Amino acid sequence: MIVAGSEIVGVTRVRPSTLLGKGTVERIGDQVRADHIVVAVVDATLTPGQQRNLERAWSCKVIDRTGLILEIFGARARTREGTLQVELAALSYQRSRLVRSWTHLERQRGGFGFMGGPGETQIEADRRMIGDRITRLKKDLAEVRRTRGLHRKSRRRVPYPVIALVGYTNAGKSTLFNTLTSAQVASKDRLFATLDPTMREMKLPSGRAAILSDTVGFVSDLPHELVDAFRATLEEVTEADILIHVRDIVHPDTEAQKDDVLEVLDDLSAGEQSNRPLVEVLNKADRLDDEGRAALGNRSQRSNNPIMLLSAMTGEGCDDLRRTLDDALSAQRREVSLRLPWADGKTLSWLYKKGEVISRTDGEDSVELTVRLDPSDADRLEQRRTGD
Ligand SMILES: Nc1nc2c(ncn2[C@@H]2O[C@H](COP(=O)(O)OP(=O)(O)OP(=O)(O)O)[C@@H](O)[C@H]2O)c(=O)[nH]1
Ligand SMILES: [Mg+2]
Repeated sequence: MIVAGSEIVGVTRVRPSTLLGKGTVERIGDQVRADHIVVAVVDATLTPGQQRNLERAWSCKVIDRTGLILEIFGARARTREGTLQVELAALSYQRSRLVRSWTHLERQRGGFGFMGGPGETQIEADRRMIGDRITRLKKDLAEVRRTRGLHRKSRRRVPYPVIALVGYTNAGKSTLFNTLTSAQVASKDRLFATLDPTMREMKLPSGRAAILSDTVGFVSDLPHELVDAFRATLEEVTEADILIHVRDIVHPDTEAQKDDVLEVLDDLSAGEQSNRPLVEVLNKADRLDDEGRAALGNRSQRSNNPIMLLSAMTGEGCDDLRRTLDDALSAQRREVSLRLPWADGKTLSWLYKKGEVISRTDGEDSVELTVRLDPSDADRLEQRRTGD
């Protein structure tokens, strides 16, 4: 697809039938015909009527913001869950538009005093059909999620902490994912190159392993029904031990993007009040000059969370990030006190290998220990001792 042109159009007074003013509609229509444009995207919410009228005026397909996001999600969905989520979101979108035009009809009807016009029954039928399909989809989704929950539990038994990459679309999450894991995952200069989370093992400097999770990019003003539909995809994020917030530091809207991401994380209760360590990565450092670097250096001292300037592309600063992740995981360690029978030499040596033994009292037939352990190892110890 080639972008033939884009422009910001001022709307001083909304024209209900087309949103845009008459002159603008005509001018864009001329351009559409001259350049043989097949799709026009309007970065706003169009009513079904506005969409139809613009399509008629321009003789090309017209989609609005939500429509475009749904198209992108649809094209990138790979897993069954992703596909179901997109379809559910698309149907909810359609239904809300039916509701809107239905209300509109109802109002007309009231005005003219007619009861039950022909439009009403058709829309009622459409609504019912969409409603039935939505119910089916929700059931399928619940089933897919249930089995995914099982998979996640078995992964949890693999005692690795999970680190999730989050951030605005095009920030460089997949590039960093590749750099940190040296894995090959589609990384393209396109929006939403990743829809479903991708997980891979990475080694940290201390020798401990972690699972890195790449996620779909955030986007500002995501319609609420889309956020709901994608909750399961983002669920991976709420379960992570550490979040890495990847930011495109050379993007003109980088500050607004940051706010958007933090807001969504708060919604998912994965934000600051969740006590989960959040490492902020200022990516694309290779595109900053000395002055830009200095400005960022000053600002980063005013934050509680670690802020790392790096380039996912050149690898600059990535070793620092690895060390920071190691430290953050160590800081999360839990103190566990326990008494072990001498016979359990296996657990004793496992504790020495995995944890940091703070105190030890040797008794007649058992040993008392206080050990600092990664949360995932502490869970594993519990499972081991309860015979799970
Ligand atoms: N100059 C520069 N470009 C980078 C860097 N990291 C990523 N990019 C580029 O930024 C674009 C987007 O990178 P991705 O890794 O696909 O971004 P993403 O965050 O995964 O995007 P979504 O999957 O859409 O959410 C690509 O063209 C990358 O080559 C960097 O450190 N420096
Ligand atoms: Mg990506």
